[in-house]
Amino acid sequence: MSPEFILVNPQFDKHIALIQINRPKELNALNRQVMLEIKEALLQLDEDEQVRVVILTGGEKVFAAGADIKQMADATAMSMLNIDQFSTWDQIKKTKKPIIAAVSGFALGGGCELAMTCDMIVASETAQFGQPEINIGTMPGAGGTQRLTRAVGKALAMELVLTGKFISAEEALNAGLINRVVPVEVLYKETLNLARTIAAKSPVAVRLAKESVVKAFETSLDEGLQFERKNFYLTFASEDQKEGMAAFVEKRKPNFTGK
Ligand code: DAK
Repeated sequence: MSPEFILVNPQFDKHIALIQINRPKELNALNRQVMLEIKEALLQLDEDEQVRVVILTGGEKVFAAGADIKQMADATAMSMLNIDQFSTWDQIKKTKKPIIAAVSGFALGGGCELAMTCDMIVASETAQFGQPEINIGTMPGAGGTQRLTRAVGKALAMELVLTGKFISAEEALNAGLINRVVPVEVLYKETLNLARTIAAKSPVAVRLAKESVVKAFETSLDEGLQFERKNFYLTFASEDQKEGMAAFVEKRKPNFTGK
């Protein structure tokens, strides 16, 4: 069945797929269906051998204004526990291929959390980031207190989470939340440039390197170093490592196949 609230293009560019959240009237509010569709799309793109990098966007006007407040308003702790939306959100984190969020306009609450769950964030000058859940009597529930704090530190995270204020793309860049800020007209071009650079590398090495960086947020330094070491050894089991090093020695461009 084709998705209702997202657009998926597995061949947006060579080896690059695009997922676009498409609920513009509701400012791309992330209802359960949107999140399920993103999960399904990511599962399929992860299996697709042609795809090496995924770009996730909401379009030029808005990334996502958060979880759907209208859908959430009557929820109870038990209904949320039973629906277990976290398994859907967790799939984003489990995706093996790198995901780059291309953010323009509002990235608020769950929208900011969704962008932070991706591996990199390219933002347009119109982007605004925030965790305004405090304004509606709740708090971040999909990683906002944890990922934001790790990215920008306690002072700014505490201020955003407790006051609900938004920060601009420029502030987000200075705080270390995002990778770059570009004019809105070139958001896709710049995101694509970044994606193409990564897509030209060995998919095996990219996957193992991504896994290792993600691990740094979840473990002690010692365990992280052990994990990195094993993934490093594993790259030497790939044809791509042989190809990459042979190409260097022969002074030519490598042709990585993901084997
Ligand atoms: N949910 C539902 N509808 C929303 C929405 C949202 N988050 N944000 C905007 N809309 C709807 C508005 O109701 C309005 O609909 P109509 O009245 O036209 O029917 C339409 O989008 C346009 O919005 P506005 O008229 O408000 O537009 P403005 O430009 O005046 O203002 C705004 C834009 C983004 C400042 C404002 O709409 C706003 O403050 N929106 C809410 C932002 C917010 O509070 N976000 C955090 C929501 S809580 C979880 C995972 C994640 C979460 C929770 C659980 N689990 C895994 C269990 C996350 C929670 C959240 O994100």
